[in-house]
Amino acid sequence: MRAFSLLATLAASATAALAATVQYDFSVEWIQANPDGDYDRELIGINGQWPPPPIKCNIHDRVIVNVTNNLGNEPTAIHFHGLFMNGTNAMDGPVGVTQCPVPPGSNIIYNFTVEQPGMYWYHSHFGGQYPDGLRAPFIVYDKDEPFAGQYDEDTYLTVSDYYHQSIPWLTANKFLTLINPTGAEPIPDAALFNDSQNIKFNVEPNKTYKIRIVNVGALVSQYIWFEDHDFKIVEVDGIYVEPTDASMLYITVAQRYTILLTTKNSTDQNYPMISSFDTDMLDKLPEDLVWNVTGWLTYDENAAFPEPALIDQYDFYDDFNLVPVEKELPYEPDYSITVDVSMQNLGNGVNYAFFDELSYVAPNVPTLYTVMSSGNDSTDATIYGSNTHTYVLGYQEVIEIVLNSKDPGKHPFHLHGHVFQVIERSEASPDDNSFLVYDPANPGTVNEYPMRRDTVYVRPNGYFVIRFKSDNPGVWFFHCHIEWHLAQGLALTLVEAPAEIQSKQVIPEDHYAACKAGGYAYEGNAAGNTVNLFDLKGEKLQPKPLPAGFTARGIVAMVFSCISAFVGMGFITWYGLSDLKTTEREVAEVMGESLDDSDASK
Ligand SMILES: [Cu+2]
Repeated sequence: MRAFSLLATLAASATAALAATVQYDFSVEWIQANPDGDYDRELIGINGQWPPPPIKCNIHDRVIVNVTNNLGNEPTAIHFHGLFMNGTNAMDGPVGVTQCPVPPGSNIIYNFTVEQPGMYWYHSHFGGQYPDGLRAPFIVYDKDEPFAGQYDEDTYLTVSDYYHQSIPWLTANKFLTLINPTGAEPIPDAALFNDSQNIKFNVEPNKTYKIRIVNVGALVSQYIWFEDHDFKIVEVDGIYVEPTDASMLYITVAQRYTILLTTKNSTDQNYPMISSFDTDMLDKLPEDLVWNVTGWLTYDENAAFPEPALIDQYDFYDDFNLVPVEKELPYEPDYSITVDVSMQNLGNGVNYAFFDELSYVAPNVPTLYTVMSSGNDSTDATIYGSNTHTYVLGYQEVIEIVLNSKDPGKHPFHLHGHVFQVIERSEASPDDNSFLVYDPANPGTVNEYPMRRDTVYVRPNGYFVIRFKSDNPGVWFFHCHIEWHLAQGLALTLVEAPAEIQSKQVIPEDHYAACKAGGYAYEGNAAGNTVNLFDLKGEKLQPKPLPAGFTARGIVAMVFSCISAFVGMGFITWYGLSDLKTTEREVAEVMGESLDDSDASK
């Protein structure tokens, strides 16, 4: 026993001695780029480059990311997707949850240690900003990985959907607007591999490649395969899994898969590698949309680069059946949260997304900052506001989230600060008008050692059940990772062990300075009230409900009859945003809703 503890001490100090500090200085800037070769636009890059550079470190390292916002016209913030930020909740990044927006000209430092191995990514968590380019891999090397020595090269591959127009423009003009009452998501213009197309992935024969794959897109899941090459899945979302044979992946936005792929022993041919949109997730398929992106496992530059073969069906590996290397039986829940997902129109005619009756609206004061300035009242969810949909969680409990979707879309949900066990995930409901609802009295098959990850999707009108341990005090966002749906409010807030946060964590001065520079409130309740934490006057709220009897279809009819009335009367010419605003106002007035009120509450 004595010898063991001595060894353990030696091992711990050796680890500490090896841990390094890795610093990145990031100037966030607009950069001219054209990744699909079809359209020049400005994208958000770093230090004069787009795509932004990957962050790389070893497990146990301290990482310092010093971010200066040189965009000039937009705030920003960076989230480190999948990292637990244990003890450093303020470094997590989501605006309104753990920090203020970093205004143009300001600076913020993210400083944290990394205790998880594998593939992650970092991305903007301000508004819908990351699909404008601010996203890249975050790679954590681990010399003790279970498949160490079983590969020759360690590399990565990003896949992404891609838009030609900026996200703020699309949001205002095409998405969160009266002329889109069904909430149809803007259709991407292209698919990208490593932020490019037609990439040549150079390989040598008879070698094994570790390929860390991440979907950094905004909306669509992708099917990924390498012609005539099977592979082994060895890690998902930072969790090592028993090596599992597969020939195709289905990867939602924000998910990661690390695979081992062994090359053939001859070099006479190159092989297409394909990433293909899950087109079920698109409202329509424009004729000119190319929803595949092709690259090639390139054995020989001088050999042919064949077109991909057509396939009959997408035969992908179902991640539900992956088995973590570190085995844990299903946790028994202490506290269960059940939420229903739906998409509905509110009184301003715009389509929003809901957990139950709430569409998330960010508070005036970031929720973590409310925790830090509320003393003993921090355990009362009321102070975090009416529209942040906050649950206060106890410390060291097992939390269960039951999510029943009453929406015919697929939604990839992400929990910050944790991985969770995926206890159950239903198939899609057989038809659009009925829902599968989880029945705890009649559970389905639960795997002996449930898969753990940080992002999981629910199938159309189906459900999932996830469980995690509340062992990481912090304010953690749970949300759909489709950026459009987050903009529609598909999010809720978990305030985990607030007394522990208060006693053990600090918000650094430079984070407060960003709030002050932008004129953002940084203390008190969700409304910014520091005197009476239960007075929420002035808090941000979702728009009022639609008057009874209105439907999305009715709004479409109303909008177009208003448009034709205006055009017919010759009062205005129908072009551009200003006229659209006029129409919105007219329609809103007919519906008895003041747009000014609802704008103020957005
Ligand atoms: Cu969604």
